Amino acid sequence: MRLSKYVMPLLREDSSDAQIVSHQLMLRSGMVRQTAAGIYAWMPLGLRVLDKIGQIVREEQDRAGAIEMLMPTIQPADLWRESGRYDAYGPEMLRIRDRHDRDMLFGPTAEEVITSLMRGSINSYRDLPRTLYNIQWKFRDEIRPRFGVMRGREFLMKDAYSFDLDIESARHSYNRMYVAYLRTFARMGLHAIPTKADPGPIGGDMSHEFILLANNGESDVFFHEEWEAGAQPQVPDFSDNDAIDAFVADRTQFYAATDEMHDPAMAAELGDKLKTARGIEVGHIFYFGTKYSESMGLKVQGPDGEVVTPQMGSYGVGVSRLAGAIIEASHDENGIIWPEAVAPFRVGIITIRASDAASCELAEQIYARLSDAGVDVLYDDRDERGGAKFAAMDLIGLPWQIIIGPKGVERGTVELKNRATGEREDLPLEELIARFV
Ligand code: P5A
Repeated sequence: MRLSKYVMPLLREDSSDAQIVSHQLMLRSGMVRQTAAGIYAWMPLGLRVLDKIGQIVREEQDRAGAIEMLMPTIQPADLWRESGRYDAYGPEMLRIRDRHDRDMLFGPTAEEVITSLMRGSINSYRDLPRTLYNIQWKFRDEIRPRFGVMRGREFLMKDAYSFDLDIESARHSYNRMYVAYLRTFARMGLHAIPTKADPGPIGGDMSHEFILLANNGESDVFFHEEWEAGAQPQVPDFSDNDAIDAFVADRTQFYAATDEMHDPAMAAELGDKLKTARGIEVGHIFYFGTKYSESMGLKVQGPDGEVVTPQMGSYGVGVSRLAGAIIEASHDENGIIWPEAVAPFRVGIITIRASDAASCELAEQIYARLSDAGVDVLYDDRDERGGAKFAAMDLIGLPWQIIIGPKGVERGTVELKNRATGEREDLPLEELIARFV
């Protein structure tokens, strides 16, 4: 992409609307614009990040055996009357009436829709277990939308729903998602800690929030230092339920809780192994038994001809929230530092002096070769001062910068800068290309 032909509306000044650094940087780098309170347009640069995050989530859901589908954003109120949640949900639900005076709503989540769909799609124990997911916009009329895309009203969620014949099988489905989430966040360069969450009326030990440590997080987290290590533990084979269960049992022996579930007496036993921090909830997984299948009449025939009400769970990832959360965890005073896996472009090209014909010629050549090889590259071909281009590149945080100036061109080298470490090296053209292709 040539910056001269792109739409990336950078802001020079911090915005008075944004209280936290990720929101500031998303506005300043032209990733998003607010169109109404808590509702954001994803500008071209932001959309690239959102798509990359969504794709990693998708690949790890698929790997764990979940099946992708797409449910509508607008749902009929009657489904929520069946489950009994229509009145219970309260003012966070955006209620809509259509021209025929039918009550509709913009879905804040999709347990009711998926349960109604499965009513007509699975009939027998042979159709179980199944986990379905979709990546779809949700709406929650949050009383205080804030922190940009981190607490929006309209936001993109990956929501998965599992259906099992019995509790033991439901536990396997739950544990598979637990592992899939650790893998998902690790691939984004993130270290998210699964904390014990309030399991609600079902009880038991099957609800976890995945918390990303960040100074501006909304929750206080208390955890065993074992969680601090950061390295991704070996993850078992998804087809081996015993290995998955053993892995989860091993991880969950280490204490981790947010303030809501924190047990000071239990935590005190950890002594100086207890760590505290602030964090952002990027995922949340639940087991809720037959809450929806029972109330909505989802039944299958069991192996002996008996009628069985399937066990269910649901599993959410805040896809749009992650864009902000990753910036919160990865930035410096000059701007964003994208992990390679979710960067909008992998590399940026800058000429120090736009009036130097030899520099521009070399930049064009590098741009063409990298683009042809399928590398995501952003070429700042604008007629701007070098200083402004450096600042813009640091702000938008691409992992690599190729810097081309008259002195290097004379020597036959270009400079390669690593955004995260600030390290710079001079490389001859072919060596540079080989780094990316
Ligand atoms: C699980 C999937 C659910 O809704 N039903 C389907 C369950 N869980 S949840 O915890 O309420 O939400 C899942 C994740 O969505 C993100 N999220 C938000 N992101 C941005 N703005 C919001 N207002 C918002 N609300 C929830 C969080 O990452 C949460 O973990």
